[in-house]
Amino acid sequence: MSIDDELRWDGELTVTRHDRETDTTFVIRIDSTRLGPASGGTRAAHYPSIGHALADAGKLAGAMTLKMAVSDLPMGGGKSVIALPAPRNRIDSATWTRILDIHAENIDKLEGNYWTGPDVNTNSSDMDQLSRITKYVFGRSVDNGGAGSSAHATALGVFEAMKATARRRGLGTLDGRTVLVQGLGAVGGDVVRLAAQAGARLLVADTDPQRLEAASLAGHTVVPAGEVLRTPCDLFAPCAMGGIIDSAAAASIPTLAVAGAANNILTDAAAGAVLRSRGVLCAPDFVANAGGAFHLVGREVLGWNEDDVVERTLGIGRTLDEVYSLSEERGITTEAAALLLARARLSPASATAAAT
Ligand code: HCI
Repeated sequence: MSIDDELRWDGELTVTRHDRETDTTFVIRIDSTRLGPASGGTRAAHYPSIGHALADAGKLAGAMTLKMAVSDLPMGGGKSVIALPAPRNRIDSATWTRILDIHAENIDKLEGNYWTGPDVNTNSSDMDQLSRITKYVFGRSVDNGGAGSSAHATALGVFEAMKATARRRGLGTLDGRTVLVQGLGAVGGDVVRLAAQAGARLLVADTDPQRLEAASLAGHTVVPAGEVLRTPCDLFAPCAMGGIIDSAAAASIPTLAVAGAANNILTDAAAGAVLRSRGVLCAPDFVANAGGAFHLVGREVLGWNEDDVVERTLGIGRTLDEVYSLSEERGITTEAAALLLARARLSPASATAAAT
């Protein structure tokens, strides 16, 4: 993860800034503006190095480009990473406000080529704070004129993806199936509720004891965080951080299907190939988790109402069916099939062909 390596990146732009007072490093990466202004959330975390922060921003920005393209939204892909001097829960509120203000200044200098939104460790009230300095912000609170949290739309889309994936894998409906959800945040918690309503037996994992207690009281079975990749289930739904299935995990994970909300679930293409060789059907994350983008871009750019957001989000199941059919026809991984669909929309040649 050297900075030299991470800067050999074929996206459109990398912007960085360091604030000595808070010892915080800011990164904005624009992967592509081919289909519209780059957009993607702001993630705040304590990274081992600036190289790691650049790498994370680049991978996440690339995923946003693919998500927008495959979802037919008129936006490009970008992402911001705020590399904090300590974990988010150890940053006091005055420091956090200063950090957000500097981030907002950076975004504003890009003059609308990049629009941000909430991501890991940022929420609607943080978007409100950014919007005091820059207008290029999605997901402000409803009281402040924004579309509010996108968590429910994301969860609804992930639930559609889980159902479509279970069906295609020959599991039928989720009724009576064992579903393991990793991460009980705003999205994962909602996914658990939806899957339980559909009759699934829920196994849940998180690092927060309070969330686990609530899930346990709701009748779900707690799995220790370290056991997630060794716990048998019909469908595994990663709804926490990305990068959790590498080739070794793919070779042994005791599940039949994977569909979750996390971005970049697979560490690389090889992990997808290993899953495929074992008959584990994996929903490409940039297809499955697009509900949040439908909510934010739909409500704030395209003038959609809540029903429009729901209708488009329910379409995620149909998009996945297309991905799965293409993967079967071509004998390629589901990730490669989804990339083909996204790239067809991104390539200037296909755009010209469609226009003539
Ligand atoms: C995501 O899908 O990762 C977050 C959704 C989003 C969409 C557009 C701008 C910011 C965040």
